[in-house]
Amino acid sequence: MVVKVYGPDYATTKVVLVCLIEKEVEFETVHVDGFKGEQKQPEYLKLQPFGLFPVVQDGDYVLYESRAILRYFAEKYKNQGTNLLGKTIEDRGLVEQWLDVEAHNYTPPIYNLVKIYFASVLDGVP
Ligand SMILES: N[C@@H](CCC(=O)N[C@@H](CS)C(=O)NCC(=O)O)C(=O)O
Repeated sequence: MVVKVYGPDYATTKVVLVCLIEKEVEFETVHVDGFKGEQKQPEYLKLQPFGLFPVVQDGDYVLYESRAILRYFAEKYKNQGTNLLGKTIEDRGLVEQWLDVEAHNYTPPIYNLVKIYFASVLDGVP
């Protein structure tokens, strides 16, 4: 069954798409319009109770949180496509280290900047 990826074609959804391409996993996207607030609608909240994207559906299995999704597909398709986890426990330690750096040191400040930018664009302020 083809994996479904819920989200817009920007932001964190892209990270999941890159992972699926690298792992050579067939997928289809289900567009969720963040600007219309579709991620806060009751149907979507059944998939992702925090109203955020991305979400993936792999058969009956539903998963959200982008890094959890990356780990899931990297493990599930360990022997298919690009090796994303390394060959040794030391490699894996470095993968986990950089996933944490990205989660805690990179994304929070970047996300704040993006929110400020979009708020000013939506308010019509250049
Ligand atoms: N920790 C979550 C963060 C998800 C997240 O913040 N997604 C943003 C886009 S990058 C979102 O859904 N924004 C819409 C909103 O805040 O309503 C993950 O990595 O999946």
